[in-house]
Amino acid sequence: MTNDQRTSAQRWSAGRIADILLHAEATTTSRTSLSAEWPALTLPVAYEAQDIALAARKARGEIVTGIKLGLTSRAKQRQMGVDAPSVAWLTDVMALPAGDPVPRNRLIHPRAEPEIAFVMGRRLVGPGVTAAEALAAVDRVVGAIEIIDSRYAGFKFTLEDAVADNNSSGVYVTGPFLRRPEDLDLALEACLLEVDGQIVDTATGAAVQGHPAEALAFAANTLAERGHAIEAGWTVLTGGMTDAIAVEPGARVAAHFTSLGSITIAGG
Ligand code: OOG
Ligand code: MG
Repeated sequence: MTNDQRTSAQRWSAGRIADILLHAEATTTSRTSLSAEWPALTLPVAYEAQDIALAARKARGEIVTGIKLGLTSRAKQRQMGVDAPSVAWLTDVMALPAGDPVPRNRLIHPRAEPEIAFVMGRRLVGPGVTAAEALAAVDRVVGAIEIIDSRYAGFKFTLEDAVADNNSSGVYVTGPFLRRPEDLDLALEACLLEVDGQIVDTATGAAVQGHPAEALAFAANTLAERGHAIEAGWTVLTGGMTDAIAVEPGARVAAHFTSLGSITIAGG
């Protein structure tokens, strides 16, 4: 081992990565990819950093409200150049009341993406959870707009970088209708994404791993590897259905769903 390698091995750790990214979030300053500086950033270390950051969020009083899937659709995977989904944490400070504008003062470069979300009726624990079992644990389905915000300049990151950064968590707003899963065909649930009254993208629920319940099962099974369950009452964002679009100041972003109603958010 050279001196340089030894220094960098001592310098980098999951805890340090969690600190760096929480600081970037708190000060709304972006930085370059961590994996470029530390190639040893593996997926398990990235998830460890995510959990350390969650412990810090809880220590300052935040309450876990659920989880968010990342990069579950081909649109998002292509846009970000990453070919695998991942899971991250949602807390109460990320839940934006309907009607509130995008809180730009808290965000670096917000992007909006429409999502199908679940509200869990029962605890769901992997491994080995199937999509059918996952859906059976869901109480209600709701539309959502997630406002993501990467701590990496230009949203340039690897899967490991994004996982360490809590899957670019920002804020999320949920829609007006809480439907029972058995009353919908979620693969066929369509969404129109509009900016300032113009349709910019469309997708159906099938964009999300073939069915959003597949994403939920993936989340349960992935979380189980670290000893976590998905708890009753939690919200699960199943991942952006379309490309995420930059939210400019003064813009009006709307997601119109077939059965889950419409959500509009002002760019702030
Ligand atoms: C990372 C993942 C974001 C999703 O739904 O794909 C995400 C990113 O694209 O910045 O929440
Ligand atoms: Mg998302």
